[in-house]
Amino acid sequence: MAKIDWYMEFVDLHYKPAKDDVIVLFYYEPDAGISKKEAVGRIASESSTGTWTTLFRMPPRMKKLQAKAFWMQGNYVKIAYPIGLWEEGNAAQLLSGIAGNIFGMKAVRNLRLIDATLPQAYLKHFKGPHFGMEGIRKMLKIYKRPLTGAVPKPKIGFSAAEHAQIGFETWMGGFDFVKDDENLSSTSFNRFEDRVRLLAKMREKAEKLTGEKKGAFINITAETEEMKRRAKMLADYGWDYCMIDVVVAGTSAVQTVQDYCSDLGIATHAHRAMHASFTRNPKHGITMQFLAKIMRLIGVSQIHSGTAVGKLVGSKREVTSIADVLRDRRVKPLPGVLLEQDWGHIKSAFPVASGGMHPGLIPDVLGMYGTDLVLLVSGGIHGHPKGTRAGAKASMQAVDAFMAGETLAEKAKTAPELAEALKKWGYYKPK
Ligand code: CAP
Ligand code: MG
Repeated sequence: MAKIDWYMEFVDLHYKPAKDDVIVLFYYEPDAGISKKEAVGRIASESSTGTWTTLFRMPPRMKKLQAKAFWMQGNYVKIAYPIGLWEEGNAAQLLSGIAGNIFGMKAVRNLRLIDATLPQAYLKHFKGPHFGMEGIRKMLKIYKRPLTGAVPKPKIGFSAAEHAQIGFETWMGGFDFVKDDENLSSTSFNRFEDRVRLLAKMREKAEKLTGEKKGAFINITAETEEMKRRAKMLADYGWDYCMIDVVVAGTSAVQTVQDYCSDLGIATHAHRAMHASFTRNPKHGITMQFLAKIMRLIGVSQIHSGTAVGKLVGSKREVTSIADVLRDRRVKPLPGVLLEQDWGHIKSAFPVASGGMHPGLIPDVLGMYGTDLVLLVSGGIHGHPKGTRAGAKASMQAVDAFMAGETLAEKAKTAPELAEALKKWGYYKPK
């Protein structure tokens, strides 16, 4: 009788990957009655050239395009994909393969894409970030400390004028950026155009009063052509950045808008809302470090990466691996977490720590990340007993203390805003 399936042809434990293969590390659990080899053969097959059964005729090219599971250890497998499978410069197509149908196969109970090594032959078709961390620092003339920002809170509900006024207070307290929240775009009570205009007025005022450069991450998330229109408006009003909710907008839309923003000379702040729907389960889905890799590849200037101590999930190990993927030129492998990656010509991107932050947690976060990051403290400035401006001051004092090697308690003796923040929140870790 003819063989029904050909999955074993996708497993070759003697295979030595070629220099330009894309290598992917997966965690997997076979379904009952399926051996590990059968499971990984199916993963390699369905994510490359496979179908569920043997065929009668195939052009010889097919053989060369087959992925190969070449390394198995415990519940981990590495699969090598020939470069010819992948379209030049099309990140969405890569995801349709290595992060596509395979998550729904009956043969695997759980499957998690942990990381991928992208060879130079793949990277060379992408531009990556337009500025890199260095370029952003040069643009802002802030060379050592973390960049700081805050979202007006509550998240949504302020009019454009109210929003701009809170932004002004945030800037006056010493912060660099005012950020929109992920679900604020252009609503009846706070139109994008009004916010851009009114914030720009306030920005000029704050820049005059402080002598510092002030910016904003204003959310352009919408249909792709509309995002481009909004990005253009931001550039026209002298803003250096736009913000996009990159997961909900989708890889290709982000890539299109990203290229357009690079042409306009503006940077992009990537919010990751919805990522936890596929990054949170440790056995299934896609890791945040891999999402961060795709976003650096397509060129965002910075992306949310967690705090470990704040209100949202994310362990210290996860947070630091995301930071490595975004910042390092050569990422070192970490078993079960990261594969090695040489980024070649692709510039770096800033990680962004946000979510449940307040001054008392700033040393923890800076201790974990170092100072090359964007630090967002939102509820934790507006909830300061003396208001937003004092809250931003308290956070900047906490940053200064960390950079001077002082404890917050010491610093608070000469920093009344910080003292007051510590009285309210102490070192509380929110949930
Ligand atoms: C933070 C935040 C961010 C989250 C996103 C919020 O506000 O604006 O969206 O940080 O999470 O709405 O929760 P608070 P992450 O500072 O008031 O908590 O950065 O982990 O993707
Ligand atoms: Mg938010």
